[in-house]
Amino acid sequence: MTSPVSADLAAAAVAVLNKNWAGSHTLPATGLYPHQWSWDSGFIALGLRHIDADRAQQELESLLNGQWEDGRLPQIIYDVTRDDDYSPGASFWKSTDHPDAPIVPTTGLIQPPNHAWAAWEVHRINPDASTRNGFLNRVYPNLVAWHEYLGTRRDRGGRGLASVVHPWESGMDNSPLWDEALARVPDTPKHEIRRPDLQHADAAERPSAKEYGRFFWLAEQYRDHGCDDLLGEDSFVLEDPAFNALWARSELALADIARSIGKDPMPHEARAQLLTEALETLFDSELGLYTARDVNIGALVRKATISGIIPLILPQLRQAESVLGTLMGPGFLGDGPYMVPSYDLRAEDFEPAQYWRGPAWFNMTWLVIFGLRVQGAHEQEAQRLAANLQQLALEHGFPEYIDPVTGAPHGTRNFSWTAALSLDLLRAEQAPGTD
Ligand code: 2M8
Repeated sequence: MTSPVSADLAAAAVAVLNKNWAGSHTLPATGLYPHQWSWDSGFIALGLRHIDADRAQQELESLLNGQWEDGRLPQIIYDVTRDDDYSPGASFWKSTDHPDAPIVPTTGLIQPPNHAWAAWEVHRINPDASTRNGFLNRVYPNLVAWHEYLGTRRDRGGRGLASVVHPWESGMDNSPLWDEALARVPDTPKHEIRRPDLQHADAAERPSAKEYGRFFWLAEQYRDHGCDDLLGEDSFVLEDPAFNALWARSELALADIARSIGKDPMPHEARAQLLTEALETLFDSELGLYTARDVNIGALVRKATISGIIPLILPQLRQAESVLGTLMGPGFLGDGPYMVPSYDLRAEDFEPAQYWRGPAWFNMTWLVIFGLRVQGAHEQEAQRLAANLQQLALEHGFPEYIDPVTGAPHGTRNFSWTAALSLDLLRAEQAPGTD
């Protein structure tokens, strides 16, 4: 039976996704983020599939329209009519002057690869209709090219893992994982830094002016050498555990997709296994979780963040037991916070309301719930987190993130992936086994 709360949540989540729908894709939030973002669309498609599977397909295919010749899927596809509303905009990147870029203006950077995973889940919600309209056949070649880009252009450490060359590429822009590497980056870009974001979110909850200086400097460096990954000139090159875990999960999904359309799943299974093994080199036994590796100096970053817990989404993770221990310990879930903090609660520089430096994010908590279920562990905790996630999403108007300890909402509201993922958990509870 549907409880009044779940009926309210479903209606409210659908209303947010409809409000943010821009005709062919969904904006993360209409004010703060007025374009299409890459991994947001992956998460959003997981919710949209429960409303309208065709629209979920369109969400992903609209993103694939922004794919470059070299296979990269860009972090942002710009709506040029809103160039003044977000910075850096299309006029910063001038991507359409680049020989490899598509007609639609985009950034040169990328974001975590959750897309093949999302495509497979969109297909699974109504496989007959999806097969009839040829969805998987259409998207498979693009998704293969995207993963090839990661394997050939982004294995900057030469160890089988993809590197990010900008904090924006991790999706966790000002995570403490990036502090040391960013400290070596100048904060004096040529471009004038405008901050339209501060009209929509409290400055205390967004990256600082100094961080923005460095973000722009790195973006300029990448843009000015033609977004060419093979030159090896980037000042910021790190292997991130969550990014690579999502790639491995998506590679498993590509194997499922390949099988379903009569192609060979083996190369994808093999790559997923290699990635899972390579991730072990990011394990830090003292921290009890995975962490980033700074490729430019060849060292692990000794910080316990949510990124290092996300590999739990992989079935054959060797250090799963240790990571589960860390997750259930005092740094993360031990004292019963509402959702999973993005940074160790005991860290001296933990900040409960500061973006990726402590707050709990809905996509991260959704991934942890998924990971607990993959590992067949702590089901009660997974249920507690799922209940809190839905409750807080509804109560606070689908916030971007929350204080993990008090549950206070922060960032923008009516945030699309918060709506999509709370709807997804609700539907999974209502029809277990059919999600
Ligand atoms: C945030 O990142 C953008 C840059 O990509 C920003 O701060 O302006 C991050 O939370 C990122 O993970 C997310 O994809 C994006 C849009 O929601 O916002």
